[in-house]
Amino acid sequence: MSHSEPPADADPDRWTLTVDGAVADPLSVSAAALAADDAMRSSTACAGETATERAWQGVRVGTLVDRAAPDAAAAHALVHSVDPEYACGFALDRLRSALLAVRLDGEPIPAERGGPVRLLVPDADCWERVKWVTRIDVLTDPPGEADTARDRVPADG
Ligand SMILES: Nc1nc2c(c(=O)[nH]1)N[C@H]1C(S)=C(S)[C@@H](COP(=O)(O)O)O[C@H]1N2
Ligand SMILES: [Mo]
Repeated sequence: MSHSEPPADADPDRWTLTVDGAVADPLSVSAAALAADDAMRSSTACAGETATERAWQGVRVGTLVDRAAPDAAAAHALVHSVDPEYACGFALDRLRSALLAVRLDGEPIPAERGGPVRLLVPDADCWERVKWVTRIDVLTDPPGEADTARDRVPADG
């Protein structure tokens, strides 16, 4: 469950990533324009699967969020996917160290693996590695459980 089908159009030239919410300067960038100068090794295994670490490259969320000038009170964020049923909430400090990946093992990320933009989070639970990221909504208050994917993912992930 909660292993969604990839979107029909995952072309990075037509994919927009937005940072808005509790920020002074909301921004939208093309996935094709995202830098790939940071890296993280991570598995995307679900609970019970064998974890295989792969090399992901992209931009740190903190780098992008800082460009949007978050409000002083900003402390949380909801990461949205093109998959409308899917969003995941994070403490902003933790999300800052996550990677918005645009490359997997040196190649564009295949759509079934979450391309063109996927979130990789250190020490993540499986559902936190959001595929097909479209929007980071910066928040002052924690998102409600109903706003996150967590309660839609069964115990076995
Ligand atoms: N947008 C979106 N991201 C998602 C999911 C989803 O259903 N939709 N499933 C999550 C879960 S539960 C898992 S285990 C991983 C699976 O990633 P993989 O197919 O690359 O192994 O994606 C996560 N990211
Ligand atoms: Mo999962």
